[in-house]
Amino acid sequence: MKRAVASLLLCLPLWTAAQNPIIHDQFTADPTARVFNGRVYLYPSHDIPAPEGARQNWFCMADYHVFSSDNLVDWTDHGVIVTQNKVPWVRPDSYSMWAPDCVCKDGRYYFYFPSAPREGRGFAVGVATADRPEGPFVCEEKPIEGVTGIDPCVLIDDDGQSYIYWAGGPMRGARLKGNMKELDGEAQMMEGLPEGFKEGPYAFKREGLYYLTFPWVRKENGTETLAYATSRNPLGPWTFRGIIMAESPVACWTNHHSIVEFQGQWYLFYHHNDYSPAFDKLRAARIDKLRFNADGTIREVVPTLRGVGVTRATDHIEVDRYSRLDKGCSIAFVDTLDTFRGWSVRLPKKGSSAEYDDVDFSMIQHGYLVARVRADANTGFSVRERNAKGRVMARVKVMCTGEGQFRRDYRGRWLTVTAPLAYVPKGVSGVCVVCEGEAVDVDWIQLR
Ligand code: FUB
Repeated sequence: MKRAVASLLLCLPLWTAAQNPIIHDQFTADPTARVFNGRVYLYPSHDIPAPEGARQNWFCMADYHVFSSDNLVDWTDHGVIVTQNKVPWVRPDSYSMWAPDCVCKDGRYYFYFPSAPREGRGFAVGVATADRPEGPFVCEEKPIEGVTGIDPCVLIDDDGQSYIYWAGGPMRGARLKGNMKELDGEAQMMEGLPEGFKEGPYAFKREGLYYLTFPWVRKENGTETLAYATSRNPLGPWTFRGIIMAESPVACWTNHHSIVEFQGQWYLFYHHNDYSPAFDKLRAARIDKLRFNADGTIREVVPTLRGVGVTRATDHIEVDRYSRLDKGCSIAFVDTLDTFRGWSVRLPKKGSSAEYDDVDFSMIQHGYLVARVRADANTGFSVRERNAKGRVMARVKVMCTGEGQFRRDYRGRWLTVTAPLAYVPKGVSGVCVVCEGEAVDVDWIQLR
């Protein structure tokens, strides 16, 4: 029996997330997403706080994990696939495992990653190969000759010809040989791109048009936008088309992204320093939908906290990752010493509300609601369908003080409270939490 339970646990996703950021237990930067065999595989770099001996106040990465999902909501962490001190050509303890990519050619998976080489300065780019997207990956002895730089990206064209692009200095590209491990000819500068710092090339092809997308600093002393150019040829020259995402409102210096189509919808994977507001080299991967205009241009993506995917009502609905928030409401870390515990939303006064879209109510069985909340005075909130005027699903009392024999004092402490469900929407709908009294903080709600 014990063994059966253990193997069941192993089959479950190691982490569930439907909101931004999408991975909740570690930093994940430079998210390259690829669709293999009907699943999305996410190959981010793995920011860590710099240990003693590593360069401080800078990017610090020792290894790569791969994650996968079949619905963009439940992500499985397959663990470490490549680690710095096991790569023959990487300088030990250089903590420079920067933005990677992975592609599949003829049933083999090629993982490209930059790092600091044992010999020489700067960055080189190496390849590791596997039979499966989650590995095990075997690293080549030497980096790719002729590629000095960072942020490799590989495009496999419809005719099977592969191209590699990279940054670190002017953006360059080259044909790859059929073995996917050597350049086939000289590297070329990518012509036609705008002036200003650029890195993180991500190339893809859609309806016969090649897209070269990249983080770009457009303003002096500015942070990175995501921008793009198009061409009828895989190596350009390119025509600059504009911005995919504007600069971070809180000055996270980098952004880095990938763009994939999954089940008929295009998605932008990018990163932001959600879990580390004071230090922007500890980043977290996010996803938002991306849309094309009829002429092939890309509509600007406005980053959201809600992200993508449908949240099961029986999971924690993190209303602080709201779709819409009333003025005056605010978001704060639940525990500033452990930011991976996430956020809560403060509903400051009667009537203030937070909406959260795309919740699946079809699996409710027991007819009650659980919520993690905190208040400084006895209060309450309602949970409604879609918005503050929506049908009431539950009215939740938050009693943090009591009198007489019920005397207690839970003011300012997190409480788990329950309430019966008066109404459950059918299928997928939205929820809204509405303050019905004094201020209340809501960490999450869950329906059972
Ligand atoms: O993650 C390290 C570097 O920061 C990446 O290689 C760049 O694209 C930027 O995101």
